[in-house]
Amino acid sequence: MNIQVNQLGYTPEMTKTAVMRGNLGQELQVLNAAGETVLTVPVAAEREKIWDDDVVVVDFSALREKGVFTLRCGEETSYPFVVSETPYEQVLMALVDMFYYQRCGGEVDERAGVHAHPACHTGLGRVYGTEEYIEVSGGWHDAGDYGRYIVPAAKSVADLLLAWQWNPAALEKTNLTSLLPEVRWELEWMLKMQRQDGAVYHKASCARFCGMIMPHEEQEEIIVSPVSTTATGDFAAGMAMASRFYQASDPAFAEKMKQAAIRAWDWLVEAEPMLFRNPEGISTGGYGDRSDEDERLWAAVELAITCGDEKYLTYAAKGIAQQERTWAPLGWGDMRGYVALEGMQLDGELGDICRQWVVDAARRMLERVNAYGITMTERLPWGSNMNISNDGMIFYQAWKLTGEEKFRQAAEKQLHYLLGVNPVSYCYVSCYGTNPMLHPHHRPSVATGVCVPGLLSGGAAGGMMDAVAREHLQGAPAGKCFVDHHGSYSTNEICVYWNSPMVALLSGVMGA
Ligand code: 9MR
Ligand code: ZN
Repeated sequence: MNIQVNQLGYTPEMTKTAVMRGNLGQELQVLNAAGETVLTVPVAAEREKIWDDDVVVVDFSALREKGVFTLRCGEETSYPFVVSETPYEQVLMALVDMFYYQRCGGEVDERAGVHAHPACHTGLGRVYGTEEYIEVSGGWHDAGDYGRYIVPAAKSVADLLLAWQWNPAALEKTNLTSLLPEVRWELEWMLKMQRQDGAVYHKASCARFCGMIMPHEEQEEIIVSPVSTTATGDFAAGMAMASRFYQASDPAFAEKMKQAAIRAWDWLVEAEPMLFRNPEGISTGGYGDRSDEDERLWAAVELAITCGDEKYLTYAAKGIAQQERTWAPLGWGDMRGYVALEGMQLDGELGDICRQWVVDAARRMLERVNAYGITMTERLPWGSNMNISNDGMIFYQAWKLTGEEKFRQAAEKQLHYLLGVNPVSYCYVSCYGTNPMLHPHHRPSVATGVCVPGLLSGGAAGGMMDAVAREHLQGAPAGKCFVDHHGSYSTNEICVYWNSPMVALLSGVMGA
C-alpha cells in the first residue's frame, strides 16, 4: 500500500492528510462509494526522503461531505475510509475496554467471550526475602505479561484521569466498562502495595514470565518486590491526583487516597534514592530509572494542588525552577511532562511557568516532525507508539492553551499515524481498521488464538530487540521495524500505559 490514510476516517472539519510514497502521479483523486471523483488535489513535486522512501504529504481537507471514500493516484488506490461526525467512538470504547480485559484478581465475565476467565492471581504475595505474606490482589496486568508494576500503573492512571478531565462527554458512551470505576480498580490495588511506613513496593509478579497461558493458569507464587523511591513518588502523585477526581462521588475514598499520598510523601522526603533493580531470582519487568527527582517533583506538585500546604508548594516551586523547560516527557521513566501538565493548576506565577513549559515543549517538538507528522525519525524506541501518543497529548494541551491551529493539527497527525498513516500501513489498534494489527505479544490473545480488540501495539522499534524482529526486520529502516507477530515483544507487545495516552489523545481530539 503506497497511499496511507487514517483507516478509521476523519471528521468533516478535520485537517485530512495522507502520505504517499513514490511518484504515483501529479493529481490525487478523492472517490466516493460510487467511484465518482468528488475532489481533485494537486500533488506537490517535492519529496521527503524518509525510511528508504520518497514521500509526499497530500492535504484533502477540502473534502467536507460525509460518506465512504478512497484516494486514488495513478494506478494506486488507498484503503477506504469514512468521513463522519463520529469516526472514533467505537475505537475509543475499545481502547477503554482494554483495561477491563487486563483486570487481575477479579472475574472477567462472559461478555469478554473467549477471553472471560475467573479471578486470577488471588493468592497472597510474599514480600521478597521474607516470610511475610500480604494481600495484593487486583489491578491490571501490565501488558502481554501478568506482572503488576507501580511505576507504569501511575502513568496509566494519570493519563486516563487527564482524558476524563479533558473530555468526559467523549467517555460517556461505554461498552464493557466505564472510565472512573475502571481506574478505581487499579487504584484499589495500588493502595494495597503501600507498606505500613508509607513506602511503596515496586511490583507484584511471579519470579519470571510464564508461558502463553491464560492468567488464572499462572499458579506460581506472587512475589512482592522491594520498595523504591520511584514507585513511592509515582504512587504519591497518582493518589493525590486521583483523590480530586473521586471527591464528589466518594469523599471517603478520596480522603483515603489523599492520606496514602501524604504518608508516601512523608517517607519519601526522608529517603535517599532507592532506584529499582530486579533482585536476585526475579526477572519480570524492571521499570528501573536513573533518577527519582522527577517522580518526587510530580508528587510535590499533585500534593500542592490537592492539599495546598506550603511545604509541597515550596518543593514544587524550587523543582520547577530548576528544570530546563523545553520538553515534557510523559513517562513511565521521566514524569516531568506531568509536572508541566498538572502544574498548570497551581496559582500565580508557577501556573504561568507550567503553561509556558507545555507550549515551549510543543514548539520544540514541531520543529522536529517528519512527513508522517511524528517527532522521531532516526530512533524509534521500544513502545514508540507510546511516545507518539504522549506527544499528541502535549500538542493537544498546547492547542488548548494557545488556540494555534498548528498544534491541533499536530495532535491529530499523531492519531492519524497510529490509525494508519504510517509506513507499514497498519492500524496499530488491534481489530480496528482495514489492515489491523492482529497478532500481539499478549498472553490471552495467544492462548485463545483470538486477538483481544482495542490493544495499541508498541509499534516500530529499531534495535532488533527480540529474535523475531532479528529474523524479519534485519536492515529495515526505523519506521518500518514492525512485525505483526506475537513473538516480537519489542515491536508488537501491548501495555496499559500505551493504551492510556491514546485514550487521552483521542478524547482530547474528539472534543477539539
Ligand atoms: O515499555 C518498556 C520499554 O520502555 C523498555 O524498553 C522495555 C525493556 O526494558 O520494557 C518495556 O516494558 C515491559 C515490561 O518490562 C514488562 N511488561 C511488558 C512491558 C512492555 O514490553
Ligand atoms: Zn491476574
